[in-house]
Amino acid sequence: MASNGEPQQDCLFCKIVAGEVPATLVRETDTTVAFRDINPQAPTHVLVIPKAHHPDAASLAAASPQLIADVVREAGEVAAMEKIAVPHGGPGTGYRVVFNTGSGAGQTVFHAHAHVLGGRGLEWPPG
Ligand code: D5M
Repeated sequence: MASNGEPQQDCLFCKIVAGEVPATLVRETDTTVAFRDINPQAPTHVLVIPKAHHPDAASLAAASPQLIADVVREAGEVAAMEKIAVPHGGPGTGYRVVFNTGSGAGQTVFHAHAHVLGGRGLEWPPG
């Protein structure tokens, strides 16, 4: 279901967008922010979020195909900056983009975010 993008008062990532909670910013565009995950699961672990509030990736896509495209493009830009966007390299040279969706799948912050993970070998299937 599409969401309206309005900031939510009790949303941690809306507070990061507003500068009310500190974060280690990696990139920023008019529509997105990328910052390092506070609990990194890989040498590169960056979150890319839309500045507008949407609770998960599917509702973001329903509300704005352009905005989810911005998020995915920025995930690629982060990977390139971190030198993990190698198409045919060995372990640790590629990256994974993950949208945990629903608490049962590990989503803890209900403001859409792409995890960009890399810098080490990544198992498949994921845990
Ligand atoms: O991912 C939510 C992610 O958000 C999780 O990996 C921790 C991260 N997190 C939580 N608080 C912060 C702050 N303040 N800065 C940076 N990163 C943070 P999920 O997929 O919802 O589990």
